[in-house]
Amino acid sequence: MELETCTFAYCQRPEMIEVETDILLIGGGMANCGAAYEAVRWATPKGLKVTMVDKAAADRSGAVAMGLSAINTYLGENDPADYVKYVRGDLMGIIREDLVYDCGRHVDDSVHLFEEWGLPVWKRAEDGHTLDGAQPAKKLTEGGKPVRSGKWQIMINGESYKVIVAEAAKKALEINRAATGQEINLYERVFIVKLLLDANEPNRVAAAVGFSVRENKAYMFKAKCMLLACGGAVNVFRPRSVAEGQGRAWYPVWNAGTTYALAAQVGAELVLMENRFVPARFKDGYGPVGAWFLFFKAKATNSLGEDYCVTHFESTKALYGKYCSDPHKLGTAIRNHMMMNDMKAGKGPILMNTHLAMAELGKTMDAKQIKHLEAEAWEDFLDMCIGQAGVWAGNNIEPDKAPSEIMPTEPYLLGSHAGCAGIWVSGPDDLGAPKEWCWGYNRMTTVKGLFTAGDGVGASGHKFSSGSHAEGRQAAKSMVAFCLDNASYKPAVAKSTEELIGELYLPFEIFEKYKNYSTDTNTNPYYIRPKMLQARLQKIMDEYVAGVSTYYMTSKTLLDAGLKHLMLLKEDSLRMGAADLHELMRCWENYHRIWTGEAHARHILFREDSRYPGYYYRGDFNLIDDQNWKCFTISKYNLQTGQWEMSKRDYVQLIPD
Ligand code: SFD
Ligand code: AMP
Repeated sequence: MELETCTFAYCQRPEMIEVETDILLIGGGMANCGAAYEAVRWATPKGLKVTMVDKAAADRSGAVAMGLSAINTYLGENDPADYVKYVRGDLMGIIREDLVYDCGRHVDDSVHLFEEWGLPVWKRAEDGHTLDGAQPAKKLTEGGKPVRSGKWQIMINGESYKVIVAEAAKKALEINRAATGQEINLYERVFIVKLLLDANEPNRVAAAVGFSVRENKAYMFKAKCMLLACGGAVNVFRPRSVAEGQGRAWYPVWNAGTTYALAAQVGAELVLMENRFVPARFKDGYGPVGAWFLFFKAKATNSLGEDYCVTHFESTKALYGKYCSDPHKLGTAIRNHMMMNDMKAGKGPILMNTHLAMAELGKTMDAKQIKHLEAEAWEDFLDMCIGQAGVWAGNNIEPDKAPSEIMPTEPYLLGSHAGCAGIWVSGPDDLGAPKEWCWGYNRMTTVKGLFTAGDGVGASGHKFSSGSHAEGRQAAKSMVAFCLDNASYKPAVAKSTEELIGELYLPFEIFEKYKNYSTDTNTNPYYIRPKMLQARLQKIMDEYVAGVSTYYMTSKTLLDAGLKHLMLLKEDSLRMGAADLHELMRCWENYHRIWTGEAHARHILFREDSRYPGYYYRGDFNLIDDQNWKCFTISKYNLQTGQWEMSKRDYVQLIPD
């Protein structure tokens, strides 16, 4: 079929708005809110412009949209070196210890800011009781003791967490806007589709282009440097939920792998993209389990009442025991592995015994304290996963009286939670890391001027919300330095505006041109609408790239077949059709998902061991092979040849055991 181009013969041409800035923040999530706050402090006195662009509204965009009930990384009395050991153990021995240490030594400052900005943090009273955020207590910086759910996690009243963090970012942007004479420097509901390299200098980023999801406007942002932090990738795999339930997932459905796709497309190196996160979650509602396990001390058992973390402990430890961050506990992936053993043996459903945990805690409490405990337990979900309450109501479950099912979910690609897929970046230069880990500005990718943070940075998981904010701040400081060192740089773009808006709007043109060729606009020989495209992608990823339908199992033969299907899908994506602006966004989101899924499949194919049992398995290499594979896997899309180049890079241990 002939290649289509958009000449605006069938759809309306958008207005193209050009914005010139120094620092461009792509995404308005935790990392970029941190970046905005920090960049503005240093950039404004130097007259540098800071601009943020978010596909949604920063107040409720990204993973923290609904709120959270815990901050999962707060070091407090702990040593950053111990944090590195914990993360290393949980991520099966291969992390960038420089980046993780750097996060550990800075993260608390972000948490202290959150509290100063109004985030209620639970405190431990003198007598050991819990004071939730509504009760007066000393701040963390005044010596207040947080309520720890685990060694690294603290409890918050976090339903407005994102609003609070975004408010500080927006205030900072406002200060910069006024000082540098910009008309607007926060663009909300603008979806970034692609990055452009500089016309005169290879491997240097110059601009980002996108479109408004509400108005007929396209945008080109030219910048000296940019922080690409559009979160992780959700809905790349066929989810467990079906039909309208597909809108419910654990991680945010609106983060579509833009971070990884855009970086790969301009030739940035990716690292450990085979890694993924398969969280154990309350079935159907996706309610997180951490607070239940760690704070309420609940136990999960199979249908025979056996605790799979006890019955499978010795045999699993014999296989993977090297990777225990704690001698008595196996890491996140391995806990999944033990659960799946029972599920495969037909011993499901797996039950989280919420009722037993509450009864146990209630033994030493009076009626009033029990009511408080219940409020704490329900708050855990109302803060960050309201849908779970809907599932309970719909299924007549009272969690203080009956257990709830838990389940391993579909895979998610991310770099900030209990996973470490992402982009290879330069790290701090004061921690004794090898030269090739710190060749440039902290958190800059291998493309000049392109930085990342949060879910974008690979090989350094367990940052969570607080660490992502702190990492955005670190990146922002380096970006200010980068701008000052590159003061005379003027971004130059090779493509014409006409060509660029034609590319962005092509799915519109195709739809309008062909929509009358069939009686059902969903079924047409000339285009594929985003819903269909997504279903095809999810089916391929699920069946060939270790999704839920194969119990997370794949192999070389399956991956080869899957990649063949993916390449056909990529070809067909040139004929995406969009009926309106919302669908136009859906089209490009799915395009980003295809790129991310491809990187994931290529990395799994390259790594010939099963490094992350419980997240995925290769049937043909079903063991951890430290001799050959205790290393970083790196991919780079070669822009000249259109081929992915795969390589290994040495892992180096910086913090002794
Ligand atoms: O319970 C474009 N997270 C948890 N962190 C914690 O500290 N405690 C918890 O309790 C956590 N848990 C949890 C968490 C997340 C979710 C969804 C649930 C539960 C249900 C993790 C953190 O939220 C996560 O680590 C950080 O938010 C990551 O930060 P960042 O900045 O990397 O991603 P983001 O916040 O999602 O922001 C992404 C932004 O990009 C925008 N965007 N903008 C323009 N153009 C495009 N093409 C774009 N694509 C995306 C988004 O709108 C957003 O602004 S628990 O499970 O452990
Ligand atoms: P989750 O709610 O599953 O995202 O977990 C929140 C935090 O608690 C993360 O830091 C997890 O690694 C940790 N966590 C969850 N469950 C357990 C467990 N059973 N043992 C130890 N840590 C856990």
